[in-house]
Amino acid sequence: MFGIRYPVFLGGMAHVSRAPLVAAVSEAGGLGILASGGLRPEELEREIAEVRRRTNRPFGVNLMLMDPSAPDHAAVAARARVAAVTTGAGNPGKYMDPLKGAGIKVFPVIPAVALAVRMEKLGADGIIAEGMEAGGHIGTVTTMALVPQVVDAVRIPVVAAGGIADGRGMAAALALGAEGVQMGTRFLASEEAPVHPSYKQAVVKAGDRDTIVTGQTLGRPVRCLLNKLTKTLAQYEQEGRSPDEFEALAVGGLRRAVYDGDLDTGSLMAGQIAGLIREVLPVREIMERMVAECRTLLGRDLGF
Ligand code: TUI
Repeated sequence: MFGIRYPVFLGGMAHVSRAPLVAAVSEAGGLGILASGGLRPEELEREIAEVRRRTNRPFGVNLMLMDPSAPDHAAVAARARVAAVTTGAGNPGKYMDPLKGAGIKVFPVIPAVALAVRMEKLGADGIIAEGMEAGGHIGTVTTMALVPQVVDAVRIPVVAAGGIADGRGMAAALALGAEGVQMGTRFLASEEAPVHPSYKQAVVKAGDRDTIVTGQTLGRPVRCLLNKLTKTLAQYEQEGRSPDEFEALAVGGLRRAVYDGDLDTGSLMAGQIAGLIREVLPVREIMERMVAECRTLLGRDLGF
């Protein structure tokens, strides 16, 4: 579908999946996905130009549908005729026709079977099925349970996301019927990610139980590394404090994590697989190690 060497997508992480990381993933044989969340439309345009300056390979744009600028981001992506658009945190229905009309493949990220079926009916070209072990905004079903159920419910290709960081995870996803994988946390802890070193080191240091989901009571569950901010947010929820009080602490948290490396008041979004990540590596090494391990494990011709 994309002419890429390996079926590996970069998760469209706001402020993280920017030009240097996107180009590195596409250059390494995967599909880089540029995050539009938090960008002004003209900034997204510049980022697309910067990716194209760095690589001739295909890449995509992620639309964060809760972003007030999402309609403008969609228009920019359509005009730029990027290879793919992935969407998250909402229903991309109204963007489907304009994007497909521009020749763009649309892959909604979904956390549940019913949504996947709806997206296929709306004309999605593929589905990214994301389990609740993922970082950031999540649903309630695990990757292990979600992926085979989505695979059985739709006819379009399924990409597995959430809890994957090496060749074992990739092999497991393919065994569940996925055609490929999407990874966020693993690529955040890469040399090319334009992320404060303290945030990367926090991922490297994290163990299996070092993430927490906050915002559930507000209907907006988000998984982050445990720190002073997320412990306080969890306490606020237990005490039944107002959404305004919660928001006052959370607002700007991702920027504080990514740009300032603020480990206390930053929102260090990361998946549960952070516990598996032991070092910051170059993107090419992450990719080559993973694909080699996956091939060895499955021991059959995978077509890549
Ligand atoms: O979107 C993500 N992960 C994200 S978005 C994000 S930015 C953010 N920051 C602070 C608070 C909230 C968000 C950080 N991480 N992953 C894909 C994803 N999409 N997970 C869940 C969904 C989803 C949820 C509901 C997709 C569709 C959906 O549809 C609802 C409906 O019925 O329309």
